[in-house]
Amino acid sequence: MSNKKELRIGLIGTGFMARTHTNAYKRAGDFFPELSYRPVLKAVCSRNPAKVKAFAEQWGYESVETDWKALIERNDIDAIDICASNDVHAEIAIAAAAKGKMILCEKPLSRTLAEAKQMVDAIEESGVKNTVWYNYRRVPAVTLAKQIIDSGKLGKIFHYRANFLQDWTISPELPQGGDGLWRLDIESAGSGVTGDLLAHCIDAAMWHNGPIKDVSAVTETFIKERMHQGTGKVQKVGIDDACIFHCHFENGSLGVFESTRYARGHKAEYTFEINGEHASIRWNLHDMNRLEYFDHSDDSLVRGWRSILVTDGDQPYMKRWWVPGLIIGYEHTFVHQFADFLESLETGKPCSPTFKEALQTQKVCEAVIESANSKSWKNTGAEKF
Ligand code: SOE
Repeated sequence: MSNKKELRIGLIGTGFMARTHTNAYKRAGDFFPELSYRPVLKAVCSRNPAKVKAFAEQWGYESVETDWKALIERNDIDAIDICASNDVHAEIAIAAAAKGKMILCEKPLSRTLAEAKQMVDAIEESGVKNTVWYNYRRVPAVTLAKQIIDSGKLGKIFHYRANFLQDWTISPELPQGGDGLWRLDIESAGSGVTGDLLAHCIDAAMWHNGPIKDVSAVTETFIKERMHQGTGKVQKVGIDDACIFHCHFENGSLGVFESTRYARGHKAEYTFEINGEHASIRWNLHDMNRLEYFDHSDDSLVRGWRSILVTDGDQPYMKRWWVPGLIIGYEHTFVHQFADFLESLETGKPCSPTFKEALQTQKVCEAVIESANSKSWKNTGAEKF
């Protein structure tokens, strides 16, 4: 019998993210055995009774709910995990905070900046523990990039560039609305690639390189109308299918960011590169265990890009897994974040990114959309994490 404290989870949603998070709940204790909390899969909630029952059976949740309001009323739930579409994040989080539940919210925090501010107010008023699942920060190579930058090895930073390219929405036959495809419906998603993909790049960029001060953006909607699965009618598409922006960071460096779901051949190609005075770093999600590093202070005879396979025990998170040289995957990033969340319950420290940090990313996303709509530069008002 375990003498660990229970953390009773109430999960909202049964899609792709619900699976990644549940996998993290199931694995964290095995690989972070020192943690004094033990997650219990208490309940899963979705409006579709058949789906939620099947999900509970497959993944081992003890019970089901079909109304999130009933879930947050329950006294046997400690933490609410929001994996539903973006349009319900704010309402659920605000209500859950009022009930004193901890909240783990899938990214982006919300559809709009106004919603994000209300969510942060609710969290601050109730004082509940919170985190937002910007999982790519917990790729060991991405965390290592942060450590290298913070060590000062790069010197003054000049450039930060990031891309997030996909190709899954090119067909005009793809409908908007409904399971997974709510990402194409402006009402449910709030924005297109800006909130869904660039938000990851912005979160990591500001974590690595400090606040983005101002932005100038262009967006495009390539397919102007799609069948809506909710109404059954062909409706205008309101999301940005592609977005490119450039920016100034507060530290004086320049940034350039691009995202699209129309880059044929690119499935989830998230890349970033940082150029400093002394050294540069680059990374690609398609080869996520590697960090490339160029150091100008190397002997010129051997100077060149190093390809670091980030699997060594003294590199971030890797002592938890196998032996040096053996790689890990996408799902481990969620295990890491959840383990860090459990640790934060013990230490009392926040689990980054908190709602307040995710609010800074939301400020940049909103400025990007406003800039594209008004064809002008916009200040973001983002503050340091
Ligand atoms: C969209 O295709 C998506 O699944 C995003 O919603 C995730 O946040 C991203 O990590 C992968 O792509």
